[in-house]
Amino acid sequence: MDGNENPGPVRTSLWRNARLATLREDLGTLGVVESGVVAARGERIVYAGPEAGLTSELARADQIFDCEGRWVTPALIDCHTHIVHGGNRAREFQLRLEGATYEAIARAGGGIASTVEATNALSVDELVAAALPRLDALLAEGVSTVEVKSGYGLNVETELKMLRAARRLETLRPVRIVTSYLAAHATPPGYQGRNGDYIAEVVLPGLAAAHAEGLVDAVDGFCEGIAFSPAEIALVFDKAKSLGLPVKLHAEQLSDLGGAKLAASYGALSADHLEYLDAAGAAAMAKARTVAVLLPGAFYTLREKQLPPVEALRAAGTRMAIATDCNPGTSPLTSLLLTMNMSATLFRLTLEECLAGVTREAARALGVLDETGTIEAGKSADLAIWNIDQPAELIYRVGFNPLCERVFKGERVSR
Ligand code: DI6
Ligand code: FE
Repeated sequence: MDGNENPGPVRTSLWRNARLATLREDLGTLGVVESGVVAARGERIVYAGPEAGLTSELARADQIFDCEGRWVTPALIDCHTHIVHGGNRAREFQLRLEGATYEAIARAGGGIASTVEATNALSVDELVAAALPRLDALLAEGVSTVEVKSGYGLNVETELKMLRAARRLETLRPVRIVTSYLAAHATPPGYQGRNGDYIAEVVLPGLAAAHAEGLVDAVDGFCEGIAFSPAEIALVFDKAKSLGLPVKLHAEQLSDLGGAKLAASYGALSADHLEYLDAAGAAAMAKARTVAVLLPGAFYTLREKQLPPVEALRAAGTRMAIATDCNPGTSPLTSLLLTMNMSATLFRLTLEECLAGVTREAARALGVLDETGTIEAGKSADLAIWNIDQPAELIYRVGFNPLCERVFKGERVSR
């Protein structure tokens, strides 16, 4: 693809000869526009639609790119990750294959505690360096927006360090980072059996401090028998509410504690995992417009048998997104293309659900749908241009990357 560079104060750019999958709902399945064109003024899309509808002014753009009939989608969005963390758990994975149990590994200092220790040992610079290869793997597949959670510090200082590292990523790569404060992820060693004290002494003051530093876009928690009860999560959500911050929740991953219903009652952006969600939970989420974020990487890694209730979610009209859940313990996955394939094969999501799940619905789950997630006028020009003949190729292949080019805020970016 060739562009004639002619930089002005606000450059107009044109991508023409494109087959657009805009993901606009009003345009039908995938929001397809054949013989499409996208025009941007600076970082904003000013026109996206049929070539015939282009004004003569926009047709004389400063730079014009010929997509040569390629498919163009919104840039992808990974709406649930833990990419900022220290160390990895490959050794633990190996031991499990040799027969070690989770309990034995935990007693030997493994499991989430080992990631907490490794994360606490790193500086912000070192956390950034550890996260960059994971971020780059995502970007290489056309991702332009990534959610990043804290939650492996479990003390105020390191929770803040993780979020500072997450914010720093945005200054080092062409990417939009959205942060979530997840101190209510696990109980640290010094607070075993004292979740209430941990919330009062660490989670809530840490949230106030992180928010004061502008580090928090949303507040998350892990509602589970091995983590926090709905009543404990409610304390964290009340604080989030008092600070004007949106909430989301890891819910119904291993059992049904009613976490999704709690999240919905707070108008949560999303409830994530949801293998053990019941129909009433799905309905409560639909009513509250809480997005269901499905995470096939964790389902696969844990060899989970309980499928998320996709039919119930569809019947209730709950929006569905999908994400990598990239984390060192239960989903060491840095590919959204593979996530789409897993969602299709393991969860039987349709092509439309898979693609919407990493674009429009992922943007909705992050509260950034006004900014990105579909190709339409007014939004950021965040595009992925693919070497494919049909959209189904994006979900059908396993471990193949057909990205031709990524565009972020109207700029072509190499990764
Ligand atoms: N759900 C998970 O599967 C991970 N966290 C969460 O909330 C597990 C985190 C880990 O084992 O490191
Ligand atoms: Fe997670």
